[in-house]
Amino acid sequence: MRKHFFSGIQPSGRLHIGNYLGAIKQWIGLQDQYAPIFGIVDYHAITVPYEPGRMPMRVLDAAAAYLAAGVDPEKSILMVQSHVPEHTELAWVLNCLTPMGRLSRIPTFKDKVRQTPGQVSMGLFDYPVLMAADILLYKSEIVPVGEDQIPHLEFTREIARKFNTTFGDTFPEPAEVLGKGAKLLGLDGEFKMSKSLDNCIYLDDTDEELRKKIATAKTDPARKRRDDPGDPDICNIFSYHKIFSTEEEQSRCAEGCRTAGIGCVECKRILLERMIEMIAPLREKREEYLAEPDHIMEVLADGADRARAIARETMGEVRERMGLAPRER
Ligand code: AQP
Repeated sequence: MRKHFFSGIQPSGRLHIGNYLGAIKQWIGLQDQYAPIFGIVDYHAITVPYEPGRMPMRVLDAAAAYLAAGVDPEKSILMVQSHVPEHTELAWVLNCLTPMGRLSRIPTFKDKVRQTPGQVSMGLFDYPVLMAADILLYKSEIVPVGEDQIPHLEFTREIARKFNTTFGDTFPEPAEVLGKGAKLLGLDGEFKMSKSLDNCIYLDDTDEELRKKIATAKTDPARKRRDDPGDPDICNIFSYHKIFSTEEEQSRCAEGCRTAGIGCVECKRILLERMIEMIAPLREKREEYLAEPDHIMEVLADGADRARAIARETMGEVRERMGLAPRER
């Protein structure tokens, strides 16, 4: 039987190529070997201020992006986190095993506090515990994620270990699976590509939007004129080439940059072509799915039922190990 694993994305804004490379692209290749659960993690998205009116569309949009990328509802489960209450139920259990000091040291929490000072909710503080619950509920042994999630995976392993030693062997200790582009920088060339920083190439950007973004994106700051040689190793555009372009194009751009044989305009033109090749078909398919929102809702409802059946089984085991009174009559 194929094993389950869980991986998800927050419906906290338009999905970007960091989400695609860090998570979605890896998911597709794992669907034959595993029976994965791909979540739209809306309970995570409400840990920071958000607009309720936009949430339903964001959920639909994320589902359409998953389907367009190749998530197959026959092989995988596509679901909304808040449709399966066992996620928050297990999070409560794990909360009771989590020292507060451990959570306050998690770097992603410290970053968010810096980004949104004065708006730190208990939910934001507790984010890693809910994420551990998402993963452990399905007894995931692997989790495809971007590099930014490594501290959360470390915490998940710790909490799994603690549960197992306290109440008996129940959860595997999941390993992160990192793909090519696991740490994609934003167009600013400084911070990770992130919805909340709006430094993104979005999966629904039009060709014209892509052209404008690439044309104005930063390159090696020391290369001021066409004839100046540059350093591809510190050029953000070249970091994108390493992901999107062929090996031959990468060597041509790197060599051309170092010798001033190729200008930034030409280097960006090559990159743009490759990016459009990847993004345009995803955008078009996503639009086709969005034209049939009822179909998406059916897929999500079916996904919630199937995920719940697995989640209830795990929670039954958890309750029994913990000595909580049986619920079933
Ligand atoms: N820049 C990135 N490079 C590689 N992978 C990335 N991921 C996110 N940004 C990059 C991966 O996408 C998955 C889902 O991320 P998320 O939406 O749950 O949360 P996030 O990491 O916090 O993404 P954002 O865009 O930065 O969202 P906001 O701004 O709302 O916090 C994860 O596997 C993540 O690693």
